[in-house]
Amino acid sequence: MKNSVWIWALPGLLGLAGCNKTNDPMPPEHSKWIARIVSYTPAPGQFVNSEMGTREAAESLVGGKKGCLSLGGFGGAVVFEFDHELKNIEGPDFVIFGNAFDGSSEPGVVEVSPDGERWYRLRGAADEATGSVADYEITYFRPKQVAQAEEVAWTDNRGGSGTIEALATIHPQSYWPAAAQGERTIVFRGFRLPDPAEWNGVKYVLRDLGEGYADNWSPDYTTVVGGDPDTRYGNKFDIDRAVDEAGQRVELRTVKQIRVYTAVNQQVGGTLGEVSTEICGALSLSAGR
Ligand SMILES: [Ca+2]
Ligand SMILES: [Ca+2]
Repeated sequence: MKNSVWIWALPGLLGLAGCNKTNDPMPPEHSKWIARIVSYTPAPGQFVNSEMGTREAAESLVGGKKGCLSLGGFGGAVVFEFDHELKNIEGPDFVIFGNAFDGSSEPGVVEVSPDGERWYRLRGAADEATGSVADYEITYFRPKQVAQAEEVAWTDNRGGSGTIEALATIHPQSYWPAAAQGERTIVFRGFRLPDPAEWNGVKYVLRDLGEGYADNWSPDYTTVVGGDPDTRYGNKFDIDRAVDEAGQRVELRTVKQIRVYTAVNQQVGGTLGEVSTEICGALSLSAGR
């Protein structure tokens, strides 16, 4: 008897739910936080394969400010999206959180895509500064062993070479990304920014490079947008600053995916190691619009 009552009730409930949906004039509720990590492709680095450098760490960026992800040396990247397409609204359109503080900026370049295929860089304040290179390419070479920390050699397309140093006493794990275990080399291309680290006579200071980059202690880092306190301690980005490879402005009304990559290639002395961008979540400013 219970069964027959249930069978009778079910279509009625479904009908009611369907009716509500059709008549509901409100748009669906969207989350302002990251909804999905599309890819995580770190470059070698001291945090890679450790707490801040795994696929699990990447997943911690979903749904709020719950953890941080290290992208490793130059070129290491993460791509993510929201449960809605970001609208290009008046002023800033999204916020990317980092772990920057005064004297500790590790700038990452931000790119946006309207479809997950075409990508456009968002211009930043140091793009034309001395030391910026628009078409930088780096090749990392897998070290002899990848069981534990060992320096990783690199060369670039400007005749440069160097290493990601092994800081084995504090970061003993291998710095070669686990997902590239079978690869002899890893190549990244992108926009290189000037070296942020400078010795001030007492210690290294990782200066900020001005607005327009992630994990960067520029004036926008501590501002609050739209009265939402969650927007503090993150860099603010405006889709209006999108440019193509030739540096020409591109007009985008919506954005489907966002990519952030480490845009500096600098090895700092002491226990600082390589400069590597961290991101600790992101927030859409058009979730409720
Ligand atoms: Ca905008
Ligand atoms: Ca950082």
